[in-house]
Amino acid sequence: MKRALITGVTGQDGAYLSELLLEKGYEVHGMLRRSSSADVVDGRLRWLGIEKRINYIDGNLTDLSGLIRTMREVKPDEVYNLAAQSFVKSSWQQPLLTGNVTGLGAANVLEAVRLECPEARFYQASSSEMYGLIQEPIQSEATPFYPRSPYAAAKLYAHWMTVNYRESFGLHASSGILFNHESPLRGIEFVTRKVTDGVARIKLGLEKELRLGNIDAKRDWGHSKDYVRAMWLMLQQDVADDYVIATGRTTTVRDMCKLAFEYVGLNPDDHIVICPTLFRPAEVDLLLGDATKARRKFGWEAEISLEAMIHEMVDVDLERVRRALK
Ligand code: NDP
Ligand code: GDR
Repeated sequence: MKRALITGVTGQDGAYLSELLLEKGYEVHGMLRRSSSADVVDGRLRWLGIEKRINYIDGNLTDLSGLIRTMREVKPDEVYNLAAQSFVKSSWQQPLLTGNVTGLGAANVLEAVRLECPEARFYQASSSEMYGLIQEPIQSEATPFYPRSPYAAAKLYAHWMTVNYRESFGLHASSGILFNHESPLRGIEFVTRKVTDGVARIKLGLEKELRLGNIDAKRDWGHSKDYVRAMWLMLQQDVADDYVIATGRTTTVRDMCKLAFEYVGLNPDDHIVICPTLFRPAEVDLLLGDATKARRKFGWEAEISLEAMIHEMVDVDLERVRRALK
């Protein structure tokens, strides 16, 4: 039985990746940071019905000694570093925390792997945000980076540390440059989930408006379920490498909203209010990924369309809001 260690197990991707690895017969260990509320595990993992099948280890990405002990105890075959301060907008308010967790935290995990389990395969959750100010209209592994937020700068450091640990120490360390991916388990602060939750509330008569920032931004949106499959596939390759994971289709926030509102028979123009405080100090205007390398190397392709995903998210949010009303 293979053993996997997932940091960020309580997040969107951590939950779907745990589900996938359990289906594949893995023993799954998940790192849990201490919280005063006991319901972290009861959130996404419970929603998937897998909360009791995971072995939890207390830990924090900023605590190297704890990470070293964890690697020594778990002796993982595969390490997925998904933990991060992952909300771009917050990274301007908390630039140093973001640097510590999202940047240096990844270096801590790499160091712990190098010291305690150098044979383990390592996955780093890199991000299309690293492309930032767009240099090329379609972004591939060869496109230069130009980070536009403290989050993106921290991810870029983590990305290059992953490449360096592979080249310097021979670690089987891969970096997945994943474009935006969503699901009903997406955090409510991210725009897709904010929209599907807002649509559900408006449809059920609880609210009238949905306040948004820059709805002209374009994103290449896929489904988390498809994207965690790519993470696993990367670690099954004989040689570690870096891969773009994307759908190859870009959509404005405005058109994504249209999909969600029209699905329940509403007109977005009647409800969306543009709010200047929701704009960011610097924006990433366009993301559109070319995942040809992943398709050629291990046959990965996105299977779930944006329409199907947004409809699923609206359905789940309608159900959640109805349940909360009972
Ligand atoms: P989430 O924000 O849903 O999950 C983040 C996870 O990190 C949570 O489990 C959180 O724990 C944990 N975490 C935060 N800080 C620490 C810390 N100091 N120590 C230990 N754990 C911590 O992110 P996603 O699941 O959406 O994304 C997974 C990873 O992929 C992230 O690194 C993200 O930056 C990256 N990424 C995501 C993309 C996307 O579109 N979703 C695209 C590209 C990259 P807690 O539950 O306690 O808050
Ligand atoms: P992003 O995702 O910053 O791309 O990072 P987010 O959903 O937060 O923003 C996407 C785009 O929508 C615009 N936008 C708004 N965003 C939010 N959150 N709230 C709003 O009200 C709003 N109005 C407009 C934003 O300006 C932006 O252009 C996500 C995260 O998961 C990162 O961790 C990950 O690395 C990248 O995707 C790839």
